[in-house]
Amino acid sequence: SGKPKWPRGDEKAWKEAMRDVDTDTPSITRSIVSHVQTSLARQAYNLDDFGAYQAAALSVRDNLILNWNETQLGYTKREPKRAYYLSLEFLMGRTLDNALLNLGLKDQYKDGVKQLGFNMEDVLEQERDAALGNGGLGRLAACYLDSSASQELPVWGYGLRYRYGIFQQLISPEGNQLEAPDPWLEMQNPWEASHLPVLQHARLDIFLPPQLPRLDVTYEVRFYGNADRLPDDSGRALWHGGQEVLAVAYDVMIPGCYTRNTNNLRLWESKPKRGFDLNSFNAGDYERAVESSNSAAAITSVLYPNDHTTFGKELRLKQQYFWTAASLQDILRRFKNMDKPITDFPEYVSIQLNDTHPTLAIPELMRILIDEEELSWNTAWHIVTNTFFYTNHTVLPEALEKWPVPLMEHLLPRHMQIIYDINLFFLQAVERKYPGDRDRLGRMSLIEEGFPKHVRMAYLACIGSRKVNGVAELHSELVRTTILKDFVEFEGISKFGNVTNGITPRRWLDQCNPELSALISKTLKLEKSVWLKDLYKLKDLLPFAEDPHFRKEWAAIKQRNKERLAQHVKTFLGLEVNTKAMFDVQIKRLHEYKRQNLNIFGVIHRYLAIKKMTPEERKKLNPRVVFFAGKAAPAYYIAKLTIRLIVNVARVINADPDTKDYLSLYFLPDYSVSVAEILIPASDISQHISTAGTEASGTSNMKFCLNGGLLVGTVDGANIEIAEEVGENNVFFFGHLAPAVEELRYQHLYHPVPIEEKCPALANVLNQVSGGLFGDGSVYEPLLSTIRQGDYYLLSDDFDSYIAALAMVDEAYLDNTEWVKKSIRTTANMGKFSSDRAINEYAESYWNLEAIKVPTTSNFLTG
Ligand code: T68
Repeated sequence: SGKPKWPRGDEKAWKEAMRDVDTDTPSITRSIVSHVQTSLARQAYNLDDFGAYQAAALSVRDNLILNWNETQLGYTKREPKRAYYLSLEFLMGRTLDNALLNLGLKDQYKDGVKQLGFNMEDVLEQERDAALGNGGLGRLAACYLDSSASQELPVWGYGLRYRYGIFQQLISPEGNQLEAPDPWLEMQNPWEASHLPVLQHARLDIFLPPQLPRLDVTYEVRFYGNADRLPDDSGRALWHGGQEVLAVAYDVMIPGCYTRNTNNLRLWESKPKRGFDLNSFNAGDYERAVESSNSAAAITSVLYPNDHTTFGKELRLKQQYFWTAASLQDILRRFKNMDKPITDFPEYVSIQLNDTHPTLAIPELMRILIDEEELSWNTAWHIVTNTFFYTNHTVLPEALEKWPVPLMEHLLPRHMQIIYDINLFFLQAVERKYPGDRDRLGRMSLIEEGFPKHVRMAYLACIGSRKVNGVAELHSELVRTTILKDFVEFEGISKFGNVTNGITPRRWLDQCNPELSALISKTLKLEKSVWLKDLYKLKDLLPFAEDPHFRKEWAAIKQRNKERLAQHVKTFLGLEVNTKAMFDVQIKRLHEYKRQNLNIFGVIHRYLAIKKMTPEERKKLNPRVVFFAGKAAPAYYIAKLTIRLIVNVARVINADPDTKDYLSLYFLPDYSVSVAEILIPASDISQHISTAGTEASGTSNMKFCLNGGLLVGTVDGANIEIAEEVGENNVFFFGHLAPAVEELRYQHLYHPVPIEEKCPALANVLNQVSGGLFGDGSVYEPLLSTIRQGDYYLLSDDFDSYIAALAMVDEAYLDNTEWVKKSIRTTANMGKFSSDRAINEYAESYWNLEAIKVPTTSNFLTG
């Protein structure tokens, strides 16, 4: 009788055998070699760079697993409040270098692999990006995980383990974007680990770096079927029938920087609840036999590559429900292990909704609390509305998610009932406050009338959450005054806040720009472990802007980063880049609102101007190299046409002997986190030129400025706050302001002025494109007519001031001393934009979450 003895066997034997991983170079070398010999079954004579990478990654993973276990044990024991970040996208990029930095083991591993005959940079290059995201929203989630762990906050991420991440972008000889699948799991990935013996489930992807398949953590998720309300007045219903699929957990370890805390990112993979259907199989109907198991596995097969559009596709809705249902079951199980009353749920759990994609978590938690926990509607609603927090990332109307009611009724019949009930009670309350205001009821209803009707997910997220926030001051204000205006009036302004985005300085300064990081540490006389976790310390660089020796070092690093980028272009495109020129960069998803068109038309304008100059005039010019990179959604025709135009303009102007020394242009294919890490440190100037009021925040603007690049941009998103921090004299602003946009659009519609009159310079550029200067002009007609007719994104209104801003950039660049001072001052004033600051704002003002430090040394037998 009594409790089973633990540990089993000889406690002393356990204790002696259990040690932290040793982190001196000889131990590291031993650990790498041991993974070569056993995990990889290879030897010294047949080990290539990729093998060395895998062995090093496995060895690092051993470290992470111990820290991760220690952290989870520590959290469980302390029973703290926890927060969960639900995001359909995590754009993690590579892992090994980040893990080494955060563990403080970069030098040891560098020495270790060197002794074995490998170069760390080449080894790091072997890793494939984990690209489970589209753009800013997914990368923000990745930065927030890094900061949560670094700030020792008990935060877990929940997402999907797509078998295919964002597509690989190829560019055809004509300049068309082609898409190829991104089978990121096909190479063995050491960042995934298992407690189960490898052979037990012989899969190739078992080695994904710090991912652990947790075949022991699975949940069932139901789709379709029927929801029958119970005949009593409990409000409960029975949801039955339909399709049941399994969610299997894969855990990705998220190490904090210079702390033992290692958090978790749990990604769900779908799989059939049962294997294939044996009856059909025996009857010889093989297709039927595998049909339902295929459809289960399909749920997590691919990331949807659309940003900023809603698609209404059943599989996407299935992804959203599968992921929220599995995550909530997991969260509830963890909560229940603490034996607290269910009404305490919000005291122990906060859930951040990264955009509306996880909004089904709101009716799903209602369903669980009412149908399974048997709580009353009001008790359940009280719990729900104190648990969730909703972050909005866009005010573009076409990006606001809406799901057709018939689709929801079919796929999630019980949830549709609950949404109708939420709507009924909500509209009753609105009616009480504004009796007889039918317009208002129509505007605020969760259901948009029409054929079919649609569910407005942003409204559901809003009324089901404790707080709603935008991602930069201007954006949050637009959320309050446009898309959620009625809700602010009804619920009060205090529910609607702002958390300006941030970026992790670990990846976006130390890792991508090691020389600059070293110079900063040397100059501030601080270990990087200090200033990387307190980015406001950069302020102390300000006086050094006056020091000519420091400026020289600063400029030399920028120059070497430009040469590194040039080398990359040479290797991958076979092209020579003029590294003496100013590097001008625009890298982001292709979208009309981001106005890559404005940039390429500006390039053409400059080209035409240089063509007209005499050789003497040209010699006085500031040579410029323009870089573009970014993917277009595969079905976004105008965005793809923009890529085609950029590529063909590049082809013409890079070959023009009159101009090529003064202006050249590159489109780098297959933009990714890793490509950004090369481009950003090399930029002198970067472009963030969205129509005012359309870019919620932007985060690459922060990355460029942190690396001493200056910014040319509109008065939009986080550009505004960057200018507030670094000083308006250090940024190049242009264009109309957000409040003018509505009126300008009205003018376009009702009092159109031909573009020839309104903006002759732009009209000339468009005519040159039509006229065939860059190949068959008719190809570009659909793109050109978006500007000639309607011009929704106001290129013709902003073009002249854009060109003027670029001229000011040229002039400023010619004064090298002053430019370098601006560059230093910019970096020095970027402290606010650390994602540590941002995540602490969420933790303090929203989640009421406290840090839990995991002790540096501990022992799970005694601890
Ligand atoms: C971006 N949004 C904002 N969305 O555009 C950007 N959308 O201003 C902001 O800085 C960033 O979020 C972080 O807050 C996106 O990236 C998407 O990628 C997306 C994906 C699917 C559906 C809708």
